[in-house]
Amino acid sequence: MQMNSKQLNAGAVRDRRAGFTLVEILAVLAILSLLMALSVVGFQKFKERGYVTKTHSTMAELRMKITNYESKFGAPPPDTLAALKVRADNDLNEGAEALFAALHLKGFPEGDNVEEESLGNSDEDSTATPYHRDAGVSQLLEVMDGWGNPIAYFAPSGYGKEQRYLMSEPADPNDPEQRVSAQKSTKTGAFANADTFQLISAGTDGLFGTDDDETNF
Ligand SMILES: [Ca+2]
Ligand SMILES: [Ca+2]
Ligand SMILES: [Ca+2]
Repeated sequence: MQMNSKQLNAGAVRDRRAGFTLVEILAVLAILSLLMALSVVGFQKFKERGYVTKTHSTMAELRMKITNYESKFGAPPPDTLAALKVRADNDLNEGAEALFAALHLKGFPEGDNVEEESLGNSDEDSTATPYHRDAGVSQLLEVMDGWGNPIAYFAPSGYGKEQRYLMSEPADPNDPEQRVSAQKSTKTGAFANADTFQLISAGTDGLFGTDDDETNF
């Protein structure tokens, strides 16, 4: 059957409509995938901001508790377990473990406990020394940053001495151990917080000694 020119034109219009619809669908799909990509990036940034905020609030809590410890004992907590007479089987996370132990000592009953949600034990160790004011706690815990990695702690007596940490969320899963030392001021070359203490979080990248580290100085 032969189509007249009117029928041909109607067919062409239908084809063009079908074509436009396909282009429109592709455009909508492209916009949707762009929006999804942007929202994933936005969500990631939002999450990262949350981790930074959590780290700041945990450090503020530690600063307050360390100040209370200092007002009782005359100095900030030591950064070795030996100085607290707490026996340990390894030296991983020792600064962080010494800080936790000091803040929860039997001999410091007026101190209050660090928020439980910030605690972890990346090297899963414990001690036979009954150090904790709450009976039954034998784990050598660490206070964690917002990313779930131990916050390194240095007392002035330990500045210059390297510490080793086992990261729960390492940058390289094949290399979860990180080394860190107390930091010096780039301006003066002297240790930062020379008379008080240093708290150092490895930050977003899970590596100590990079620009994204969060510190109390
Ligand atoms: Ca340990
Ligand atoms: Ca531990
Ligand atoms: Ca870092």
